[in-house]
Amino acid sequence: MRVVTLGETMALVRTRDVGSLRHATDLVLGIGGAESNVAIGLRRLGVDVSWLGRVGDDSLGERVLREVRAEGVDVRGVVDPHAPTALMVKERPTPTSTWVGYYRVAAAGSHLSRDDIPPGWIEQAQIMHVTGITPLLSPSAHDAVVAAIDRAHAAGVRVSFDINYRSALGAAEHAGPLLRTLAQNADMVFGGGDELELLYPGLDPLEAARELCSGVPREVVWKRGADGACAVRPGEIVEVQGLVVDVVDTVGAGDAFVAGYLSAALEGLDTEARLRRGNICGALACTAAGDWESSPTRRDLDRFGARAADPVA
Ligand code: KDG
Repeated sequence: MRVVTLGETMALVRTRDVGSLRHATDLVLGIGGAESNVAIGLRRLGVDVSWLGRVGDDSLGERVLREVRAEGVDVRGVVDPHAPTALMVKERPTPTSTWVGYYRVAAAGSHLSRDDIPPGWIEQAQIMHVTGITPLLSPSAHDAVVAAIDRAHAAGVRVSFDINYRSALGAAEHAGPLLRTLAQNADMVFGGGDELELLYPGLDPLEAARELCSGVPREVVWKRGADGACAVRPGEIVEVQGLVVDVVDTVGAGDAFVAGYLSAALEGLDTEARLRRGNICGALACTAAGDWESSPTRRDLDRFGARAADPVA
C-alpha cells in the first residue's frame, strides 16, 4: 500500500430533501469518515490505499466495511463487540446550509487503540495520513495516533496530518495545543484558515503556516475552499485560485482535496500541480450530496480538465 490511514467511519443518515428532520420522511443511509473519505478519494485516483478503523458488531458496521471495501480500499476493520457503530446525521435546513450532528460518544471508533495497528502495516507505506478528529475521540484513540506517527517516523514513512478540528469533539483551549503538537510531528499539514489560527492563536493563517514550517522541511497547505489553496514551505509560498462549481454539499470537500494533493505528490508533481489537483478534487466533491460520493476518478479529472476554462477566483 502506498498510503495508509486510520480513523472512525460512521454510518451517515441524511435527508433527501431540504427541510428539517422534524418533518423529513425520506432519508438516505450512507457512510462518512474523514480518513476513509481520503482513502476512497485516493483509490479513485489509482493509489493503493488501506484504511483501518473500529466499527460495532452491527449492520451499520457491516455497511461501513462493505462500502469502503467496495471502493477498492484495503480495509482493516476491527469489529468491536462492546460498542456500536457511530452515527452522523446531516440535515439541510435551507438549500445552502447543512447541519451535521454526531451520535458517536463511546462508539466503537473511539475505542481505537495502538494495539489495533498491525505490525508492518504502517512501515510498508510511503505516506501515513491521520486527522485531528481521531485524537479528540478518546485518550486511547489519541494514543493510537501518536503511536502511528512514531512508527511512521521510525520507518521513514511520510506523515500527512489534516487538522480537521471538530468543535463538537473538544473545546478550542484543549484541542488547539493538542493538534499543534501533532501538526509539529507531521511532514505535510492541511488545514483551513480557522484551523491554522487555532494552532497559533493571534497569528493569521499565513503567519501560522509559516510558523509551523519555520526551520523544518515541512509542507503546510492552507485549504481556502472556493478561494483556492496555498502551500507554504520554508522560503516558498505557492498559491492557486479557486474554481467555480455548482455547490450542493461542501462536507468532505477538504478530504477530496487532500486525496488529490497526496496523489499528485506520490506522482512527483510539483507544488502548483498538487494544489491544482487538490482544488479540482475539492470542487468536484461539492457537486453532489454525500461526503465522498462525488470525489472524482481519473476519468472525472480528465473530463473536468477538458471542459474547464482557466480557474476563476
Ligand atoms: O470531512 C468530512 C467528515 O467531517 C465526515 O465525513 C465525517 O469524519 C467525519 C467527522 O468526524 O466529521
